[in-house]
Amino acid sequence: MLKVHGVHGSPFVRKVLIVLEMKGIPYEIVTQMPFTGDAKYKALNPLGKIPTLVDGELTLGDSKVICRYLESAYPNVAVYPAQVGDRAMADWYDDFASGAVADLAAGIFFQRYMRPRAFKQEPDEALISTIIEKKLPPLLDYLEGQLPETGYLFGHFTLADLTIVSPFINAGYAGYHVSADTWPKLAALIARVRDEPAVVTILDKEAKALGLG
Ligand SMILES: N[C@@H](CCC(=O)N[C@@H](CS)C(=O)NCC(=O)O)C(=O)O
Repeated sequence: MLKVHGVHGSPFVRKVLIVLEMKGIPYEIVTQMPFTGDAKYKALNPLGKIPTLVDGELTLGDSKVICRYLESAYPNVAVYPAQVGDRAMADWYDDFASGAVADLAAGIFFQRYMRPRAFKQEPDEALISTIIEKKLPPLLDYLEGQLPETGYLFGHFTLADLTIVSPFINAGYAGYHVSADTWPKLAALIARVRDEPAVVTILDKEAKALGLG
């Protein structure tokens, strides 16, 4: 059976689990915490980051690469748009959201949620304020300009919508919510994606794993 090395709660692992859920592919999670420096895991993925996917002979790191592979290998349910240009845009949104946006939004989560629990350190609230007040707004303005008034970026729910929303689920755990007054389309997309059946399923498992009741 296909294996996902990682843990619930990572915005990148979450993307992969939701894609697997949408496609109805059976999988098992091999628990791998991030930031452990685990040498055995580094033999699978020398970057030491989660997730890593193992499908038979194939071992792949990086959520973008993994989701792309799953779409090609298991095309039964499409999680990317059909048009070439739209697929390229979906890749760009994935790169943008899993990169710059996730660094900031999940950075809030890292500071307020992970640091106290995993590292017994206080959150750096000055850094969090800089993220919320200065660094994140221009990126959110860009996303707001890209999003439709209703529905999804490419007609049906795709990885593009999921990848944009995933880091904000983590920021939400740390008490940051995208303002519906300032970024109404993005706030609405986050709510819409959270209501998708595959997302509900994975977020339920995640809530149990993180002890969020
Ligand atoms: N570009 C990677 C990022 C993965 C990533 O940064 N995962 C975090 C956990 S959420 C991690 O493993 N960090 C450990 C580290 O950076 O050493 C992806 O999309 O999969």
